[in-house]
Amino acid sequence: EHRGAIAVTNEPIPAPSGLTPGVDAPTWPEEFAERYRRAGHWRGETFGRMLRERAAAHPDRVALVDFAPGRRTRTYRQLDEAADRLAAGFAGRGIGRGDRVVVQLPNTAEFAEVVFALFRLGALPVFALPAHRDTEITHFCAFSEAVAYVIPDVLDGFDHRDLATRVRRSAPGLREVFVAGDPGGHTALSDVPCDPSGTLPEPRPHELAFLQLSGGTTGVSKLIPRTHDDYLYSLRGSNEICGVDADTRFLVVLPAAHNFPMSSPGWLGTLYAGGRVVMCPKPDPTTAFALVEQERITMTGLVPPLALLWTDSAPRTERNLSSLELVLVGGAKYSEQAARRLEPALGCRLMQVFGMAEGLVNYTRLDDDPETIVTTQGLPISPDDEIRIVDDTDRDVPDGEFGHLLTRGPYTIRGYWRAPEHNRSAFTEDGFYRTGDIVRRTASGHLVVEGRAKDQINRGGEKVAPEEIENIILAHPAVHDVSLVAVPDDFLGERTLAHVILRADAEPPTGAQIKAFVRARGVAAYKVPDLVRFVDAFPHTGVGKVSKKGLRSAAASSEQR
Ligand code: OOB
Repeated sequence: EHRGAIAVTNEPIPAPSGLTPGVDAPTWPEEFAERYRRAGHWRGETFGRMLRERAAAHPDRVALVDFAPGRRTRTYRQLDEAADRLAAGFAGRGIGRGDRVVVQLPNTAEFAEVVFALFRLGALPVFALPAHRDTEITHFCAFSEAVAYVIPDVLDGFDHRDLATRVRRSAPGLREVFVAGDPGGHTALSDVPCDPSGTLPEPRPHELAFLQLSGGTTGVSKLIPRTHDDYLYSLRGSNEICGVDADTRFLVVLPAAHNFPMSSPGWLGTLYAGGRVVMCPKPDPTTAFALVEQERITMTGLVPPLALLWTDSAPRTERNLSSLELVLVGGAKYSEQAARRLEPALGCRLMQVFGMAEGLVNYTRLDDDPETIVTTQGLPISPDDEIRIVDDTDRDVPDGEFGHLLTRGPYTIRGYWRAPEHNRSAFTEDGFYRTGDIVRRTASGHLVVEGRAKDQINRGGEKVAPEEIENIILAHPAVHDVSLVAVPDDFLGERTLAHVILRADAEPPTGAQIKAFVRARGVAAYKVPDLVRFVDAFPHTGVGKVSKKGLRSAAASSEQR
């Protein structure tokens, strides 16, 4: 039955560090796991076997199309075989069960091949975004104790091979760098595949499949441990809600590593259903509309600023967008006015999605009335998603009032990976995740996102942890103190503003120099402050902490550049 590198084994397998939930992160108590299995949510599937089964059922159907740069296709059989050969090659280089591998690839077929190869081995991809730079990648590699790092050669003018060389100096455990393209001094990904020989133990459904990144509220992103069982359930649930089936052609517009385009319902959901994934190299309307026409795309997912661009461009395009059936919009608050314009402009249905890499995903439903679709952020996927809306002392607020959203359920983690301290504050004692979002529930049970209590800036879906950027700016020799806050923005929803107090004795830098300083430290471009303002003091709260609210309202009532 089983061909190639994978075989079922009944031998007891010792659990390498990081692989078994509960070893490096808290997991679901057995009574909950039992309940989720009994309810049919957790079905004992794994990603490796899922692809194997799809390839057996419809080997010659196209699974994936990319443009790197010419149009390339992969059938289900080809994707399955590529994953096997790559898994065998990785295994030959000593990568195995439980090993972490930081994957930073653009929207290409290699992304899917590498990820499925790692799934087959039971190695854990750590999903970096293409925008991440030295600071983030060094942290992911060092903190996850990654043994390998997978990159493109040059992307948008940035040489990832040089980045990898620098990262290797600070992450000594990193044994291998694999490059999709010209390897420079590293190893070419194309040299890795080899004939699958022998058998490898198959990962177990309850074990970790990968580590996803959190948006972050503290200095650095936390790693989110997701299992085969829990993630596959969220795919199945998402597919059902969104109507994903074998005829779906899903365009991956956002970075494929992000949880939204990966699983809501995303490219993994589409492969689960036997549909076709089309990897979009760039998210702009010109590129994307051409692919919608050419590939007869039926579904995609966008963050609100992109949805705005698409809505504005659609009436003027000469491209035929009539194949589009459904556009999901989420990642940040989508304004009601913008939401009202999408369906008429694009000639398709709108679904709002309010999700998080930690788990819980809410969708408006296709049969919701139009007002609900434009004014709410939807209902949870699962009847077993538990939702609590509480005040500052964790007491439930009366129905319809807003409060902090807490959640627990069959695909929401019980703790971050190797972060016991942080977990004590990010989760309640009985295992509810504190989302940091302020929501209210309508009479129909739909959630409306009213705001945010966590210290995070949501820049059009891209999350910025103020503390991370403040720490960098504080290292500037002329800076005495700094506070990064969100200011409202018509396009992005929020932009970042750094309030900087300079040292009295220093040569004063310009705002542009502060931005250049942050950029030179090597962080994702979306984290570089949009605006810098020099101030003499910060407004303070009663207890002497910097009042971010004071800074935000001061910012709203005056001009900045
Ligand atoms: C998605 O995941 P993350 O992990 O990048 O960010 C989660 C946070 C939420 O806690 C919330 O603060 C915000 O992003 N958010 C929204 C939203 N969707 C996400 N805020 C307001 N309205 C929405 N519709 O962003 C994510 C993961 C899976 C699916 C969709 C989005």
